[in-house]
This record gives sequence, C-alpha cells and structure tokens, in this order.
Amino acid sequence: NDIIYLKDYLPPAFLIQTVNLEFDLSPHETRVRSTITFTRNQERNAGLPLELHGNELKLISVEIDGQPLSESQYQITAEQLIIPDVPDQFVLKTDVQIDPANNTSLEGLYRSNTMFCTQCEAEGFRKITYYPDRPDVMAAFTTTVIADKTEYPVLLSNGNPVKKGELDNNRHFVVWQDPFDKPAYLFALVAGDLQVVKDTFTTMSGREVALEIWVEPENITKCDHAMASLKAAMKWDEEVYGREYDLDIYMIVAVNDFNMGAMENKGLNIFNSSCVLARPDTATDGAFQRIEGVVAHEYFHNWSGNRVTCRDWFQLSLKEGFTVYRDQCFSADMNDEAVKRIEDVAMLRTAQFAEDAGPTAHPVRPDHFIEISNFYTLTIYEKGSEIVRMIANLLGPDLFRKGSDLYFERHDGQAVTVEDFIGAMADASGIDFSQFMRWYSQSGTPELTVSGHYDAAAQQYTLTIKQQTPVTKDQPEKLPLHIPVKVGLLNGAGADMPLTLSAGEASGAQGDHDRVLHLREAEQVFVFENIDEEPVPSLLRGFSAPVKLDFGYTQAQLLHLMRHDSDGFNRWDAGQRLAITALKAMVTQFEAGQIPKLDSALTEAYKGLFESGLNPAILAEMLMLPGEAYLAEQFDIVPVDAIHACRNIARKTLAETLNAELEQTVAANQLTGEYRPLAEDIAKRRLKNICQSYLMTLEADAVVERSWQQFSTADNMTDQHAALTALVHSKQDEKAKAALESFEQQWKDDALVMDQWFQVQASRPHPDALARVKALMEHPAFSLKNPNKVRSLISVYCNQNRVNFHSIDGLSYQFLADVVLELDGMNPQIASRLITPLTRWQKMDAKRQQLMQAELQRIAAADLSKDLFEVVQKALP
Ligand code: HT7
Ligand code: ZN
Repeated sequence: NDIIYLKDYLPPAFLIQTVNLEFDLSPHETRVRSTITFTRNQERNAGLPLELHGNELKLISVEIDGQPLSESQYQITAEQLIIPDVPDQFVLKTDVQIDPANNTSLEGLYRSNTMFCTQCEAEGFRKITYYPDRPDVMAAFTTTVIADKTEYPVLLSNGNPVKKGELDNNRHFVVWQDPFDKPAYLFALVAGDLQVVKDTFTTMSGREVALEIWVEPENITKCDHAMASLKAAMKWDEEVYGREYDLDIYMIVAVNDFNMGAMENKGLNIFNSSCVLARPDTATDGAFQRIEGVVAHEYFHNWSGNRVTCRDWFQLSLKEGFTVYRDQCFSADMNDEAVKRIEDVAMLRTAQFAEDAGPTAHPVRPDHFIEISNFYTLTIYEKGSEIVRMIANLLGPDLFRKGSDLYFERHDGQAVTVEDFIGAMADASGIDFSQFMRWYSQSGTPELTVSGHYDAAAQQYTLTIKQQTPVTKDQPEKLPLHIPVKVGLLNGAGADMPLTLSAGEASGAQGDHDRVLHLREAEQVFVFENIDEEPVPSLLRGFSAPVKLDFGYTQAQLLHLMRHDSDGFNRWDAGQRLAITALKAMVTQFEAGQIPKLDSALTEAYKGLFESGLNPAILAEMLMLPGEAYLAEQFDIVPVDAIHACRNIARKTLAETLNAELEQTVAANQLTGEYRPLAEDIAKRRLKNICQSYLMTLEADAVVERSWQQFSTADNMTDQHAALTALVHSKQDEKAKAALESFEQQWKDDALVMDQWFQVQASRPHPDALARVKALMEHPAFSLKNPNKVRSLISVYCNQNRVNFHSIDGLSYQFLADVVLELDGMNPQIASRLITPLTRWQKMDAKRQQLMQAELQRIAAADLSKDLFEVVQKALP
C-alpha cells in the first residue's frame, strides 16, 4: 500500500485533446471501446512512457495510430497499462470488458436495481477504461451508449445528445457530446427504465436551460421539491456570485445504491435517492432541507469544481470547502440564518472536532494519503468551509465577491491549487494571507483561552487572548494561526457598547458594536477604550473561527448573554455552555454515587426562554440540551453511562418543572392546512415535537396518547416520524411495538421510509438494542450491499446509541468489527467509514480502550482493502 505525497506532484506526461467512448452495455460483459488523442506534455521530459490507470479491466485489444500492439509492446499490472514506446502525438484505441453486475464497490460502472450508473470521483474512472485518471488531465468527451431498448430505454451521459438510433437485436444507441473539457472524475453514464420530471430555467442572459430529474417510475411523485430547490439554487448563484449555468441541459438521476450523497458530474448529476426524493408523507422536514442543500451543493460545483477544478486530490477542499460554504449560505438565505449557523456549528463541534483530535486527524490540505476516498471527511468539507467563511468575513461581502469573480475568471477551464484561490482573494483585497495559509496545512482544533480585565479608573476593558493548538497524531508541532475573533461587549442592560480599540489589530469601524480582532500571536492583548461599566464580552460571535474558546464565564454572565446577546448564535451558545456546566456537575454527582440533581438556574433560564418572545425556530434550538456526543467532547475520559443517565434526568426535570410551558407550546404550535416545507412551518413542527418529546419523558397517559394520535393521524412524515420516535424511545413497549408494526405495514414498499424505520430502532436506548439490530439485519428490507441501509441501521447504532455501543461487555465492538470485515470485501469505502467509532478509543476508560483495541488488532490481522488498511493503521495504538 503505497503512500502518495503532495510534494511528489508532477504534471502529467501526456495531455489529451479528445476522448471518444463507446459503451456496449450488458450486466456482466460490458464492452468499453475508447479512442483517445494524446500529445506529449512539453512540461515533462521527452521519452517518458505512456502510463494509464486501470483496475479490474479485461483488456481485449490495444492499438496506436491504427496498429494493434502485441503483448511485448505493453505491460499490464494490477493498476496500470504501460506502453513504453509512443510517439509525441498519437491516437490510442483500447477495448476492454468489465463486469458491472459484480461491482459492489459502487465506484466505476455498476448496477443499482435494474439500472446502470457510474461514480467516478475520485478514482473510479480507472475501473471503466484505461486512462490518465487524474484531475489535471482535462478533455472533451463524446460518449456513445448502446443497450437493449426494452430494458434500458433511457441512455444518458454528459453534455448534449447529438445523435440517436436503432441497432439490430432490439438495441439502440445515443451519442452524447460534452463541449467542456473535463477531468475523468466528472464523467457519468446512466442507462435504465426511467421516467422524467421536466422543467426549464431561464438564465440571467436569457438562455433557456432544460431541467430534468430522472427516477424509477414509482418515484415520479417525489421530484417536485428537488426541482424547486434546483431552480432556487440556479437563481441564487446568479444573484450572489454572478454565475450562470453553461450547458443547455441539466439532469439529475436518483439511484438507490450510492456511497455518498450525490455527485456533480458535468450536466448529469447522480444522486443518492435519499438526497433527491421527497413527498410530504414520506420525507421529514430534515430530509426536505437536506435535499435543498445537496441539490444546491451539486449545482454550485458546476463553477466551484467543474469549470475550475482541482490540480490533484490534495486540493480537494478547494472545491469542497468552497462549495460547502456556498451551500451553507444558500440554505441560510432560504431558511433561518441563525438556525442554519447553529446546526452547522453543532455538527462541526461534535463530529469535526472529534475527527481533528482523533487518530485520523489531517490538515484541510493533507500532504499524503494511501487512499483518497478516506479523505472525503468533515475536515475537508466542514472545516474547509469554515476557512472560506473566515476569508469571506475578513474581506467583507464586496471584496469577497471581487475575489471569487477574479478566481473564476482567472482560472476558468483550469485545474488549480489552494494557492490560486487564496491568490485571487489576496489580489482582490490586498490582504496578506501568508500566516492564514497555516489553516490549510495544520491539523487540530485551536484552543483560545481568553481573560478580561476591567479598569474602571481608566475606563478600559482589556481582553488577553492566548492560542494553542494541541498536538495531533499526524503533526507534533503547531504554530500560531491568524484567527478572526468577532467580539461585542454587553452592558448591564444587555445592549451592545460602541467599541473603540486602542491596542491590537481589528477590522470593522471604530465605534461599531462588533469588531473582528485579528489574533496572530500565541498571546495578544486587545484594549477597548471609553468603557463606562464592566461589560460581559460576547466572544467569537457567529462562530467566527473553528476553535474552542474558554473564557471562564460565570453563570450570571452566561445568563446575561443568553437573555440579551444581539448575536443569535452566541445567545444559543451561552445556553449550551450553561447546560454543559449543569450536566457536568450532575455527572460528578452520579460518579460519586449521589442522585444527580439539575441546577435550578438552568430550569429558570429555560423557563425564561418561553417568555422571551424568541421566534419558534430559535426557541426550538435553545430548548435542546447538548447531545451526548458533544457532551462526551467535554471530558478527557468519557463517562459514557453517566452522560446518558444525567442527560435523561435533566430532561425529565425540565419536563416536570416546565410542564405548563411545554404543554402550552405544544398546543400553540399545531399546524392546520396543507404541509409546506417552509422555514416558518418547519420551525413550528420542530418546536412542538421537541416540547412533546420532553413531556414524553414523564410517560403520562395523556401525553403518550397524544403521541399515539399524532402517529396515527399525521399527514406528513415529520410528525409521524417524531411520534414514532417518541413512542419507540419511551418505556411504552406495547405502544412502541404496535407503532413499529403499523409503520412497517404502511411503508414496507418504500425503501427510504424503511430507512427511517431502521434508524428509529437502531437509536433506541434500551438494553436489547444490539440484539434488535442483529435481528433487523435479517429483515428483507435490509442489505449489507446498500449503503443507505448500512448507515441507517449499523452507523446509527454505533454513533447515536452511544450507551449501548459502549456497553462494557464489548459485544458491540465485536459486532462492528465483524460487520466491517464482511463489508470490506464488498464495499471498502463504506467499510472504512463505518469503522470510525471503533477508532475513537483514546478518550474511553482503560477497560473499553483495551476492548476496542483488541477489535482493531483483529481487523488489522485480516487481508484488507487499501481504504480500511489506512484507517486501521492510523487507529492502532
Ligand atoms: N464530490 C462528490 C464526492 C463523491 C464521492 C467521493 C468518493 C466516493 C463516492 C463519492 N460520491 C460523491 C460529492 C460532493 O461533494 O458533492
Ligand atoms: Zn461537493
């Protein structure tokens, strides 16, 4: 298993002008004939051999400039076709045979149900034909797809259809031409018996673009939301980034078997059906919002990824971080901005921070890898997006737009690096990003320790900020970063004070109520003048940098921020800090053998929320206690059982104490009228269901009955699912059983709804959970070959049912190891993602550490894929 290093990058030895592909489709014996015009790259030495990637291909023939090659003229290895002696310019023809029906890895060309589809990012094209499968080789593709007309009436590829016709033996063909040069990872092909929903979009320059969503016939009623989202995204990208769509047609295809969420292939996006299909009765509000975000994300890639692509895979965050930032801003504009920020930060702090502290920690631009598929991580995507957000905040909206225009114009049609992106931002703004570049090369989450000092006589308030990034497994040394820390100071009445800085660098105008402090040193002092009373600092507003922040807030200060902060994010965060302190105190009591008691200050603070006139969206967020995974992050050694028990006790206490407020909120937020996936309605449903779930902790008959009624009569999946969860996660075993049976009966033919049925059971915090998960693996709707099923049942159990996964008998660790080993032979990408919770042994107690490590050793002893090997090697002690 070779390690590939960024420092070894060399430009390609050959460039390509045109690629002609002909696919003759058959489940087990697909033929791929390619005709490629190559030219030697003047940037490299003359005389280099032609080296093409190729995996699991059966070579039928190869010829150069019309001359067939004999076996002595080329070498074939498990991963390459090498032709030592080639002219400076030539046409290469190859004919290979592949077996899509036996391709369970879901990369390359494979079957999903009865259709053919492709997934080529990152290095899947080499499973289709011999090719220089690297993103800096870009070419114009013409693709002919041939297949049986009855089984595969629809034949799709990138670009525009330019020719179609009939062949003998009931076969037909379509020729697709993509006028834009692209790397092979953006190639796509789909063939099947599909139906289409069509619409159009008129671009800002007045061109009409055909929009098509292709699905299996039973899903034709589930495409409206994705179509509306696509049109909204196209409009937003014109308005906010000045980016217009370039082809005359934009197609989306939904497939059931897919390793990730979706793929931005040029003109032909392929989507996991879970990220495109939604109907009010089958998809929750969360699914509607995810679809909106993913459809937009893939659309935005047309510029940030496709028109301007990555030079090599180390630059992955160049397209992913930027595109996530773009989709987060889009979703914020379509919904509630503060809520979107809260959701994104909650996920980052829970999961990305854990990744950054764990054995697979890596920089946003890694400098080496064994298997690039392992680097489609929260660090590349979410931390990468936070970096772009920091740049956007440093520049302000006008200069950021100037920078992005410059980036797209300067590099259109090129394969570029992070330096090119930062260079455009620097040239547009005049800002020096040299220290800032460390965000791309340094892994780990920086920790800020802040102290405040008020000098009443001098009317000065001084903030001293220290930064330190803990050592990570991949990097022993850390340097200070350039960190934008947005601050405000609240007076006793809760109002923002005007800020005048006399020491320390900042952006934003003097006298404004917000300033962005530029922290560059390991320790730096910032002095505010004319401060006539001791303020409460609101630090890191809007989560202005992906860091941990410790100020040592008092309870009174947090209550003040929770009530008054003008920054919606920090208001929520103050509540989270308050809750963490209260829950940690309960954990201490629990571990000392006492009965844990929730601090009444938290109950009072929550009570105040109901009277504070907050909108339902924010109120819902503020009522949620930090999750078990985020609480775990607050400890050096995770007291997994205590966290679970104390959080439950806290929920119960809140339900008892705030019973009237919760009841009143449930009653006040019942929606009548037709379901709409609009922010306003989503917020009301969420608030109602959160309050109802608090009340369910008391298991009172009337409340249980209300859940049952909601479950039985809901006309939308959000309410039905919330009620099902409330019942299944309660102690009402009879009702839980009845609800699960009824749900299964109702939805047994809908794969996506059955995923929810698996999830609800996998996350059930009851002691029989592992036995139930094992039993559900035998259910006819479950398949280890389908990633959505694996995620719904096994990932949810191992990541969201922490108290059972970490059961001290170690049986769940053993279970996960068994599943991972079985899966690795079928789908290495999914196996290596699934193992993540087993790699996080560092923060568990000695007994659990030993059990987890033993399972990792057992896995390591087997013959593993590159994917799993890389992760397990890193995770071993
Ligand atoms: N750019 C896409 C990445 C992707 C992917 C990567 C590895 C294996 C399977 C995959 N499917 C899609 C998705 C995106 O970020 O838009
Ligand atoms: Zn992406």
